[in-house]
Amino acid sequence: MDYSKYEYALSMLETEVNVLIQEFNKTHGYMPVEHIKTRLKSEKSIKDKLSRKGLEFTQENVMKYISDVVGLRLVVSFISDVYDIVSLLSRSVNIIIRQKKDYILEPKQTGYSSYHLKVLVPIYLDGIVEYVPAEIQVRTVAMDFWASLDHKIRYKFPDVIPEDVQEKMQDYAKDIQELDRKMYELNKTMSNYE
Ligand code: 0O2
Repeated sequence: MDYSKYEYALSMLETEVNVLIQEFNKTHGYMPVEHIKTRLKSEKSIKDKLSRKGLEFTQENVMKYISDVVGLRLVVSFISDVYDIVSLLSRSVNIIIRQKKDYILEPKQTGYSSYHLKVLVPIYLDGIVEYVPAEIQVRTVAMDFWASLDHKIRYKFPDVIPEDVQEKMQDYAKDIQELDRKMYELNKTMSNYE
């Protein structure tokens, strides 16, 4: 598979996001982002996703139906930072937002919680603009911790996840929600002391 457009789009997206965050930091004197992770979806993972959708692996189908070949994840400290970052990204003229999914307000049945933005990144090739799809995920450190264990579980049990493991993960997702709320409250209280 030819990744060149996706590589270009990822580098444009990464640069834009970094600039936006630096500007946010300058304006607010506060850095909400703990870390940023980027990835290009592997060919195997693209093929699996297309086959789950009943589609053949062609360059056209990838462009049309796989919106997360380019992925960027922003891990932030507090739940309020998630929404600050989403509104920061929404104001960018270099990122076109197609869809927003708030899995924090409405977590997935698994317990998965995160804010997703499906976007288009303009790239310029020989004076022609092309729009490459990308997915941005914004989540707190606690949500990221949960999702990374969940990812390992899914890898270990590709067919069926044992019920007790599923139940535990659903419970821990609630614990994490509660912890995120407490940390947010504590941080607010701390700012009263400054
Ligand atoms: P990977 O390995 O992260 O690339 P679509 O992308 O629109 O075709 P869908 O289901 O509408 O499909 O997208 P969704 O659920 O908004 O986002 C899919 C991505 O969110 C996944 O990508 C994961 O990164 C993440 N995700 C969604 N649900 C879960 C979950 O229960 N646990 C974990 N750990 N991550 C989740 P991929 O392609 O599945 O995988």
